[in-house]
Amino acid sequence: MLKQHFCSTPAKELLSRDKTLVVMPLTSQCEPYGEGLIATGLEEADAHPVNETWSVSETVTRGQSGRCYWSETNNLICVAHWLSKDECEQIEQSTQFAYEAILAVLDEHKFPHPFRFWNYLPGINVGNGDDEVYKKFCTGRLKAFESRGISAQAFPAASALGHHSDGAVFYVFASRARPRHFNNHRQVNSYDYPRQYGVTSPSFARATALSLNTSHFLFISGTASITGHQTLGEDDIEKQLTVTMENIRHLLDTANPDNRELATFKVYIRHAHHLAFIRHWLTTHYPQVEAVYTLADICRKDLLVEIECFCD
Ligand code: 3EB
Repeated sequence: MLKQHFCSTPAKELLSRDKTLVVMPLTSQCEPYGEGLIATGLEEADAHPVNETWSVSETVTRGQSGRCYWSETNNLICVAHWLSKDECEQIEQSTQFAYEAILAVLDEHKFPHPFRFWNYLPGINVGNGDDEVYKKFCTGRLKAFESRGISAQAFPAASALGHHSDGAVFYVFASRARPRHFNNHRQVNSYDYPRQYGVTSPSFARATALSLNTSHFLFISGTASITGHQTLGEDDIEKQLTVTMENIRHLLDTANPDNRELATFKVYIRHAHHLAFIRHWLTTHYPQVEAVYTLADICRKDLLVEIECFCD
């Protein structure tokens, strides 16, 4: 069993429940707060106190190895690594070292298959052209994957967003069972993006399916208004939302071996003034899907919204 929820129950209370794997408070801090808590620097779009929680049916063990904080069961591990404000000044190298440290912990704990990464960093759109923070992050991430022998076919689902705080965090879910990674035929594979998007292409799958015992899950990466490799609907939130949901629908139809259904949306919104429109649109079209709305910078300057999904 693996479940994701968004609720206002205090983080301490959520953590005290024995089936809680990790809690991600939506707060402006982005730093370690202790085992089981992952503060990301991302804020809820209405400044409501919301905690993201992942719960399991197995016993949870937690610990710290060097700068990595981990929570694990017998079939799943979550590992988080933060960067300080100063380390973010050297984002390429700091990303590489943090990723290498995370991947080493996965090996030590015998969870060789990362299946879902989240990356939250400050000033993601700062810098021009190849000097943009997101692009340097991509280079550091790819160097780490390469140094640990992880090739494009094994790149997991991911999200990479900017927050407005100091410090960065990378966290991953990994398994003993082998996940299945999928691309989206409507989009160029992330690792095949042409040169105009950076020296190094991003390294992620569009969706990753995982089976644990008899349960099946689908993790859909942060998804935006991109077809081929191009952004569609510049300055048009309705168009971007429509294309984003078409991309997600396509993944549900073609990258979903166990026919999972949408359970949750984590919605990243660049401009607070789009919140009401996006929330209304999604609750109208997907009333059964639990959603959280966060303010975040998206890794391409022309993207206004990005949505990730958990399906069970
Ligand atoms: C895109 O499709 C939009 O670099 O890990 C989405 C999900 C995006 C993950 C990442 C980037 C990442 O290219 C951006």
